[in-house]
This record gives sequence, C-alpha cells and structure tokens, in this order.
Amino acid sequence: MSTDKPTPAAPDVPQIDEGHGAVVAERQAQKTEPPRMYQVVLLNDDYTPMEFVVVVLQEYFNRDLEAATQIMLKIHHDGRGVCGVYSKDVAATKVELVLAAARRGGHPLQCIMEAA
Ligand code: TYC
Repeated sequence: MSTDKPTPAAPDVPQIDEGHGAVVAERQAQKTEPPRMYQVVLLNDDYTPMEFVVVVLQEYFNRDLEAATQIMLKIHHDGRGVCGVYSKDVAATKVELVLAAARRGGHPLQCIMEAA
C-alpha cells in the first residue's frame, strides 16, 4: 500500500497561490498572431526622373545613395521593386507621402502597398 498522497489532477488553468490564502487562476494568454506586414512597392514609368526616385528612396525609405540607386535600377529594369516592409499604418503613410511628393514634383510615379 502506498503512503504517497494522490497527485491532484492538473488544473487546466494554471493556479497561482499568492501566499495569503488567495489562489487566482491565470488565464492562458490568447494566442495573438504577429501583425501582418506590408511591402511598399514602387512601379516603373517612362517619365519620372531616375534622380527623383533615388531621392524618394533615401528620404522615405532610409536607403543610402548606393542602395537607393540599386533599388531604382531594379525597378527601372523589372517594372517594380520593394522599397521596404512595414506595419499596415506605416506602409499606408509611406505610400501617401511618396504619392504626394511625386504629384508636387509633377511626376507620374506610382507607389502601392501589398501584403508581404
Ligand atoms: N524609368 C524611369 C526613367 O527612365 C526611371 C524610374 C525608375 C521611374 C523607377 C520610376 O519607380 C521608378 N526615367
């Protein structure tokens, strides 16, 4: 015959004994998905000057001159290129800022965001 105390059944919610007679149930944290990310994409066109696109990439996407030039040339050759990947709000703001700058400069540059 065993003298061991029976092991209590494991509660399905973790119990915390706070040490003063109170035991509180710690609710399991909801499994939250990481926020969806969005890539901001510049599209090629025949009229926006290369220099303007390079400045946009430097000013709005924190690229140095060399990286900005590489991305601009990729867009020029492939038709499109990813400038950066951001949360939804940040991506939407970047699209608006780039489009506003392009319109101010009189350029038809197109900028879109898409789920990464
Ligand atoms: N194709 C443009 C030119 O030859 C340059 C350009 C690059 C335009 C990237 C838009 O997103 C763009 N002037």
